[in-house]
Amino acid sequence: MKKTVIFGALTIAGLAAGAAAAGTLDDVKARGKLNCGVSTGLVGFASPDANGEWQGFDVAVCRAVAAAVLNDPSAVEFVPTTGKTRFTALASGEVDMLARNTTWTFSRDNDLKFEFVGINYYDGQGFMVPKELGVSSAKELDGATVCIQTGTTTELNLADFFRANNISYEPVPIETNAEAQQQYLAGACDVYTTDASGLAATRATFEAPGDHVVLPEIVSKEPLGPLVRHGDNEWGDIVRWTLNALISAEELGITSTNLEELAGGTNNPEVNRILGTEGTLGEMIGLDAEWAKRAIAVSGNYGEIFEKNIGEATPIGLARGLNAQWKDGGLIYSPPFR
Ligand SMILES: N[C@@H](CCC(=O)N[C@@H](CS)C(=O)NCC(=O)O)C(=O)O
Repeated sequence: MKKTVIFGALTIAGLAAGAAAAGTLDDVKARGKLNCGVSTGLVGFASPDANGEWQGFDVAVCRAVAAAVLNDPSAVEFVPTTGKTRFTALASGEVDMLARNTTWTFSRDNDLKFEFVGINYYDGQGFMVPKELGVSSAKELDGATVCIQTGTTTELNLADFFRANNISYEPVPIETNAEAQQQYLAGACDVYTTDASGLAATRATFEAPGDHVVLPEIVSKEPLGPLVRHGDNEWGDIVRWTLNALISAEELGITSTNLEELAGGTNNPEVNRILGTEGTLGEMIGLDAEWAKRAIAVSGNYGEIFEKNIGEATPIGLARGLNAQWKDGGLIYSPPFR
Protein backbone atom coordinates (compact mmCIF):
# COMPACT_ATOMS: atom_id res chain seq x y z
CA MET A 1 0.00 0.00 0.00
CA LYS A 2 2.75 2.37 1.05
CA LYS A 3 4.65 1.65 -2.17
CA THR A 4 1.64 2.50 -4.30
CA VAL A 5 1.25 5.85 -2.60
CA ILE A 6 4.92 6.73 -3.10
CA PHE A 7 4.83 5.56 -6.71
CA GLY A 8 1.72 7.67 -7.35
CA ALA A 9 3.39 10.77 -5.95
CA LEU A 10 6.54 10.24 -7.97
CA THR A 11 4.56 9.72 -11.15
CA ILE A 12 2.72 12.98 -10.66
CA ALA A 13 5.94 14.83 -9.81
CA GLY A 14 7.59 13.41 -12.94
CA LEU A 15 4.71 14.51 -15.12
CA ALA A 16 4.80 17.96 -13.54
CA ALA A 17 8.46 18.37 -14.37
CA GLY A 18 7.81 17.33 -17.97
CA ALA A 19 4.90 19.63 -18.58
CA ALA A 20 6.42 22.62 -16.80
CA ALA A 21 8.78 23.51 -19.60
CA ALA A 22 5.96 24.70 -21.83
CA GLY A 23 4.79 28.30 -21.77
CA THR A 24 1.21 27.82 -20.66
CA LEU A 25 0.13 31.32 -21.74
CA ASP A 26 1.30 30.65 -25.30
CA ASP A 27 -0.38 27.24 -25.27
CA VAL A 28 -3.67 28.71 -24.10
CA LYS A 29 -3.51 31.48 -26.69
CA ALA A 30 -2.64 29.07 -29.51
CA ARG A 31 -5.50 26.78 -28.48
CA GLY A 32 -7.90 29.70 -28.10
CA LYS A 33 -9.30 27.99 -25.03
CA LEU A 34 -8.47 27.65 -21.36
CA ASN A 35 -8.61 24.09 -20.04
CA CYS A 36 -9.82 24.53 -16.49
CA GLY A 37 -10.06 21.62 -14.09
CA VAL A 38 -13.13 21.80 -11.89
CA SER A 39 -14.91 19.26 -9.70
CA THR A 40 -17.35 16.74 -11.11
CA GLY A 41 -20.12 18.79 -9.59
CA LEU A 42 -20.72 20.70 -6.40
CA VAL A 43 -23.66 23.08 -6.59
CA GLY A 44 -22.64 26.69 -5.99
CA PHE A 45 -18.97 25.96 -6.61
CA ALA A 46 -18.95 24.19 -9.98
CA SER A 47 -21.83 22.44 -11.68
CA PRO A 48 -23.55 22.55 -15.05
CA ASP A 49 -26.94 24.31 -15.07
CA ALA A 50 -30.06 23.15 -16.94
CA ASN A 51 -28.52 24.35 -20.22
CA GLY A 52 -25.26 22.52 -19.58
CA GLU A 53 -23.44 25.78 -18.79
CA TRP A 54 -20.95 25.48 -15.93
CA GLN A 55 -21.81 27.82 -13.06
CA GLY A 56 -20.35 28.57 -9.67
CA PHE A 57 -17.85 30.24 -7.41
CA ASP A 58 -14.89 28.20 -8.76
CA VAL A 59 -16.15 28.35 -12.34
CA ALA A 60 -16.09 32.17 -12.06
CA VAL A 61 -12.31 32.04 -11.53
CA CYS A 62 -11.84 30.01 -14.73
CA ARG A 63 -13.99 32.42 -16.70
CA ALA A 64 -12.19 35.46 -15.29
CA VAL A 65 -8.83 34.02 -16.41
CA ALA A 66 -10.24 33.23 -19.88
CA ALA A 67 -11.56 36.79 -20.15
CA ALA A 68 -8.20 38.25 -19.07
CA VAL A 69 -6.14 36.09 -21.40
CA LEU A 70 -8.43 35.35 -24.35
CA ASN A 71 -10.93 38.20 -24.17
CA ASP A 72 -13.70 35.61 -24.01
CA PRO A 73 -15.16 34.27 -20.75
CA SER A 74 -16.79 31.42 -22.64
CA ALA A 75 -13.49 30.18 -24.10
CA VAL A 76 -13.16 27.59 -21.35
CA GLU A 77 -13.17 23.85 -21.55
CA PHE A 78 -14.35 22.73 -18.14
CA VAL A 79 -12.71 19.44 -17.28
CA PRO A 80 -14.44 17.58 -14.43
CA THR A 81 -11.98 16.02 -12.02
CA THR A 82 -12.42 13.99 -8.85
CA GLY A 83 -10.40 14.35 -5.66
CA LYS A 84 -8.21 11.57 -7.02
CA THR A 85 -7.83 12.54 -10.70
CA ARG A 86 -7.34 16.30 -10.31
CA PHE A 87 -3.60 16.27 -9.70
CA THR A 88 -2.75 13.99 -12.60
CA ALA A 89 -4.93 16.16 -14.85
CA LEU A 90 -2.91 19.24 -13.89
CA ALA A 91 0.51 17.58 -13.84
CA SER A 92 0.04 15.95 -17.24
CA GLY A 93 -0.97 19.23 -18.89
CA GLU A 94 -4.54 18.06 -19.54
CA VAL A 95 -5.63 21.24 -17.75
CA ASP A 96 -3.89 24.62 -17.50
CA MET A 97 -5.13 25.25 -13.98
CA LEU A 98 -7.34 23.77 -11.29
CA ALA A 99 -10.14 25.78 -9.70
CA ARG A 100 -11.68 23.11 -7.58
CA ASN A 101 -12.03 23.41 -3.83
CA THR A 102 -8.48 22.18 -3.41
CA THR A 103 -6.66 22.68 -0.14
CA TRP A 104 -3.23 24.27 -0.18
CA THR A 105 -0.93 21.92 1.71
CA PHE A 106 2.81 21.49 2.08
CA SER A 107 2.99 18.20 0.17
CA ARG A 108 0.82 19.34 -2.72
CA ASP A 109 3.11 22.31 -3.11
CA ASN A 110 6.46 20.64 -2.56
CA ASP A 111 5.99 16.96 -3.32
CA LEU A 112 3.41 17.11 -6.11
CA LYS A 113 5.07 20.33 -7.33
CA PHE A 114 2.12 22.62 -7.75
CA GLU A 115 1.79 26.30 -7.11
CA PHE A 116 -1.23 27.61 -5.23
CA VAL A 117 -1.72 31.12 -6.51
CA GLY A 118 -3.91 32.31 -3.66
CA ILE A 119 -6.86 31.41 -1.49
CA ASN A 120 -10.38 32.07 -2.68
CA TYR A 121 -12.17 30.34 0.19
CA TYR A 122 -11.00 29.77 3.76
CA ASP A 123 -12.66 26.55 4.83
CA GLY A 124 -12.42 23.76 7.39
CA GLN A 125 -13.62 20.18 7.60
CA GLY A 126 -16.98 19.43 9.14
CA PHE A 127 -19.34 16.49 9.74
CA MET A 128 -22.97 16.03 8.75
CA VAL A 129 -25.30 13.45 10.27
CA PRO A 130 -29.02 12.69 10.05
CA LYS A 131 -30.84 14.49 12.85
CA GLU A 132 -32.53 11.26 13.89
CA LEU A 133 -29.17 9.91 15.03
CA GLY A 134 -29.36 12.35 17.92
CA VAL A 135 -25.66 13.12 17.80
CA SER A 136 -24.55 16.60 18.87
CA SER A 137 -20.75 16.36 18.69
CA ALA A 138 -18.26 14.65 16.39
CA LYS A 139 -16.69 13.15 19.51
CA GLU A 140 -19.82 11.00 19.91
CA LEU A 141 -19.15 9.25 16.60
CA ASP A 142 -17.26 6.24 18.01
CA GLY A 143 -17.84 3.24 15.73
CA ALA A 144 -19.63 5.25 13.04
CA THR A 145 -19.45 4.51 9.33
CA VAL A 146 -18.15 7.55 7.50
CA CYS A 147 -18.50 8.41 3.80
CA ILE A 148 -15.22 9.86 2.69
CA GLN A 149 -13.84 11.04 -0.64
CA THR A 150 -10.58 9.40 -1.61
CA GLY A 151 -7.51 11.45 -2.50
CA THR A 152 -8.58 14.32 -0.27
CA THR A 153 -7.20 16.02 2.81
CA THR A 154 -10.55 15.04 4.34
CA GLU A 155 -9.47 11.42 4.37
CA LEU A 156 -6.28 12.25 6.27
CA ASN A 157 -7.88 14.67 8.74
CA LEU A 158 -10.56 12.14 9.52
CA ALA A 159 -7.97 9.58 10.57
CA ASP A 160 -6.13 12.23 12.63
CA PHE A 161 -9.31 13.41 14.40
CA PHE A 162 -10.51 9.96 15.40
CA ARG A 163 -7.03 8.94 16.50
CA ALA A 164 -6.54 12.07 18.58
CA ASN A 165 -9.90 11.48 20.27
CA ASN A 166 -9.27 7.77 20.78
CA ILE A 167 -12.38 6.71 18.91
CA SER A 168 -12.80 4.44 15.92
CA TYR A 169 -14.69 4.61 12.63
CA GLU A 170 -15.27 2.59 9.53
CA PRO A 171 -14.53 4.44 6.29
CA VAL A 172 -16.85 4.07 3.31
CA PRO A 173 -14.59 5.31 0.50
CA ILE A 174 -16.26 7.07 -2.40
CA GLU A 175 -14.94 9.06 -5.33
CA THR A 176 -17.33 11.90 -6.08
CA ASN A 177 -19.59 14.15 -4.10
CA ALA A 178 -22.61 12.83 -6.02
CA GLU A 179 -21.77 9.32 -4.94
CA ALA A 180 -21.22 10.46 -1.36
CA GLN A 181 -24.60 12.13 -1.31
CA GLN A 182 -26.31 9.06 -2.70
CA GLN A 183 -24.62 6.70 -0.26
CA TYR A 184 -25.23 8.97 2.71
CA LEU A 185 -28.92 9.43 1.91
CA ALA A 186 -29.28 5.69 1.33
CA GLY A 187 -27.87 5.11 4.81
CA ALA A 188 -24.69 3.40 3.62
CA CYS A 189 -22.82 5.63 6.05
CA ASP A 190 -23.88 7.37 9.27
CA VAL A 191 -21.77 10.43 8.61
CA TYR A 192 -20.60 12.48 5.65
CA THR A 193 -17.47 14.52 6.22
CA THR A 194 -15.89 17.05 3.88
CA ASP A 195 -15.13 20.77 3.71
CA ALA A 196 -17.88 22.66 5.56
CA SER A 197 -18.70 24.62 2.38
CA GLY A 198 -19.13 21.32 0.57
CA LEU A 199 -21.46 20.06 3.29
CA ALA A 200 -23.58 23.21 2.98
CA ALA A 201 -23.68 22.88 -0.81
CA THR A 202 -24.57 19.19 -0.62
CA ARG A 203 -27.23 19.63 2.05
CA ALA A 204 -28.84 22.44 0.04
CA THR A 205 -29.72 19.92 -2.67
CA PHE A 206 -31.43 17.47 -0.26
CA GLU A 207 -35.21 17.17 -0.36
CA ALA A 208 -35.33 17.76 3.39
CA PRO A 209 -32.17 19.66 4.36
CA GLY A 210 -33.59 20.23 7.85
CA ASP A 211 -33.39 16.49 8.57
CA HIS A 212 -29.60 16.75 8.66
CA VAL A 213 -27.30 18.57 11.04
CA VAL A 214 -23.78 19.82 10.60
CA LEU A 215 -21.93 19.17 13.86
CA PRO A 216 -20.14 22.05 15.61
CA GLU A 217 -16.58 20.73 15.23
CA ILE A 218 -14.41 22.10 12.45
CA VAL A 219 -11.42 19.80 12.60
CA SER A 220 -8.98 21.29 10.11
CA LYS A 221 -7.86 24.28 8.12
CA GLU A 222 -8.79 23.98 4.44
CA PRO A 223 -7.49 27.01 2.58
CA LEU A 224 -8.95 26.45 -0.89
CA GLY A 225 -7.53 28.09 -3.98
CA PRO A 226 -6.62 27.82 -7.63
CA LEU A 227 -3.36 26.11 -8.57
CA VAL A 228 -1.04 25.66 -11.51
CA ARG A 229 2.09 23.58 -12.16
CA HIS A 230 5.43 24.52 -10.68
CA GLY A 231 7.88 25.97 -13.15
CA ASP A 232 5.79 28.38 -15.19
CA ASN A 233 5.86 31.49 -13.05
CA GLU A 234 4.48 33.76 -15.75
CA TRP A 235 1.34 31.67 -16.00
CA GLY A 236 1.09 31.42 -12.22
CA ASP A 237 1.30 35.21 -12.00
CA ILE A 238 -1.57 35.64 -14.45
CA VAL A 239 -3.88 33.34 -12.51
CA ARG A 240 -2.76 34.85 -9.17
CA TRP A 241 -3.32 38.45 -10.23
CA THR A 242 -6.62 37.69 -11.92
CA LEU A 243 -7.86 36.37 -8.58
CA ASN A 244 -6.32 39.41 -6.85
CA ALA A 245 -8.08 41.71 -9.31
CA LEU A 246 -11.45 40.24 -8.31
CA ILE A 247 -10.58 40.61 -4.63
CA SER A 248 -9.20 44.15 -4.98
CA ALA A 249 -12.21 45.16 -7.02
CA GLU A 250 -14.45 44.40 -4.08
CA GLU A 251 -12.16 46.26 -1.67
CA LEU A 252 -12.06 49.31 -3.93
CA GLY A 253 -15.77 49.32 -4.75
CA ILE A 254 -15.45 48.29 -8.39
CA THR A 255 -18.64 46.38 -9.23
CA SER A 256 -20.29 44.95 -12.33
CA THR A 257 -22.63 47.96 -12.22
CA ASN A 258 -20.07 50.79 -12.08
CA LEU A 259 -17.22 49.09 -13.96
CA GLU A 260 -17.74 50.86 -17.28
CA GLU A 261 -18.09 54.21 -15.61
CA LEU A 262 -14.94 53.74 -13.50
CA ALA A 263 -13.04 52.54 -16.57
CA GLY A 264 -13.50 56.03 -17.96
CA GLY A 265 -11.00 57.21 -15.33
CA THR A 266 -11.30 58.04 -11.63
CA ASN A 267 -9.31 59.96 -9.06
CA ASN A 268 -8.29 56.72 -7.32
CA PRO A 269 -4.94 55.75 -8.86
CA GLU A 270 -5.18 52.07 -7.82
CA VAL A 271 -8.59 51.73 -9.46
CA ASN A 272 -7.08 53.29 -12.58
CA ARG A 273 -4.11 50.92 -12.53
CA ILE A 274 -6.39 47.90 -12.22
CA LEU A 275 -8.69 49.08 -14.97
CA GLY A 276 -5.77 50.01 -17.20
CA THR A 277 -6.25 53.74 -17.57
CA GLU A 278 -3.03 54.45 -15.68
CA GLY A 279 0.32 52.62 -15.60
CA THR A 280 1.43 49.50 -17.48
CA LEU A 281 0.49 46.60 -15.21
CA GLY A 282 -1.06 44.56 -18.03
CA GLU A 283 2.13 44.73 -20.03
CA MET A 284 4.09 43.48 -17.04
CA ILE A 285 2.23 40.17 -17.08
CA GLY A 286 2.22 39.82 -20.83
CA LEU A 287 -1.36 40.99 -21.31
CA ASP A 288 -3.01 44.18 -22.52
CA ALA A 289 -4.19 47.16 -20.44
CA GLU A 290 -7.78 45.93 -20.01
CA TRP A 291 -7.09 42.36 -18.82
CA ALA A 292 -8.36 42.97 -15.28
CA LYS A 293 -11.32 45.02 -16.41
CA ARG A 294 -12.42 42.08 -18.56
CA ALA A 295 -11.91 39.65 -15.67
CA ILE A 296 -14.10 41.77 -13.39
CA ALA A 297 -16.70 42.28 -16.12
CA VAL A 298 -17.51 38.54 -16.31
CA SER A 299 -19.35 38.15 -13.01
CA GLY A 300 -18.36 41.14 -10.94
CA ASN A 301 -15.96 41.38 -8.03
CA TYR A 302 -15.14 38.68 -5.44
CA GLY A 303 -18.03 39.70 -3.20
CA GLU A 304 -20.53 39.64 -6.05
CA ILE A 305 -19.32 36.20 -7.10
CA PHE A 306 -19.60 34.98 -3.51
CA GLU A 307 -23.11 36.34 -2.95
CA LYS A 308 -24.50 35.11 -6.25
CA ASN A 309 -23.22 31.55 -6.01
CA ILE A 310 -22.90 30.57 -2.36
CA GLY A 311 -23.96 33.57 -0.25
CA GLU A 312 -26.65 33.91 2.38
CA ALA A 313 -29.39 34.64 -0.15
CA THR A 314 -28.72 31.34 -1.97
CA PRO A 315 -29.90 27.89 -0.80
CA ILE A 316 -26.29 27.17 0.20
CA GLY A 317 -26.45 30.12 2.56
CA LEU A 318 -22.81 30.65 3.47
CA ALA A 319 -21.95 33.71 5.53
CA ARG A 320 -18.80 35.59 4.57
CA GLY A 321 -17.14 34.78 7.92
CA LEU A 322 -13.39 34.31 7.37
CA ASN A 323 -14.03 35.08 3.71
CA ALA A 324 -14.95 38.69 4.39
CA GLN A 325 -12.53 41.37 3.23
CA TRP A 326 -9.76 42.13 5.73
CA LYS A 327 -11.32 45.57 6.25
CA ASP A 328 -14.46 43.83 7.49
CA GLY A 329 -12.59 41.51 9.83
CA GLY A 330 -12.04 38.65 7.38
CA LEU A 331 -8.96 37.13 5.76
CA ILE A 332 -9.59 38.06 2.12
CA TYR A 333 -6.71 40.36 1.28
CA SER A 334 -5.09 41.16 -2.04
CA PRO A 335 -1.60 42.60 -2.28
CA PRO A 336 -1.60 46.06 -3.82
CA PHE A 337 -1.83 46.80 -7.52
CA ARG A 338 1.14 49.04 -8.01
N1 LIG B 1 -10.46 20.38 0.08
C1 LIG B 1 -10.25 18.98 0.13
C2 LIG B 1 -11.49 18.20 -0.35
C3 LIG B 1 -11.83 18.49 -1.76
C4 LIG B 1 -12.99 17.69 -2.32
O1 LIG B 1 -12.80 16.79 -3.14
N2 LIG B 1 -14.19 17.98 -1.90
C5 LIG B 1 -15.35 17.28 -2.39
C6 LIG B 1 -16.51 17.49 -1.50
S1 LIG B 1 -16.78 19.18 -1.09
C7 LIG B 1 -15.67 17.71 -3.81
O2 LIG B 1 -15.28 18.76 -4.22
N3 LIG B 1 -16.42 16.96 -4.54
C8 LIG B 1 -16.78 17.31 -5.88
C9 LIG B 1 -16.60 16.13 -6.74
O3 LIG B 1 -16.84 15.03 -6.29
O4 LIG B 1 -16.23 16.27 -7.90
C10 LIG B 1 -9.03 18.60 -0.67
O5 LIG B 1 -8.49 19.46 -1.37
O6 LIG B 1 -8.60 17.45 -0.63
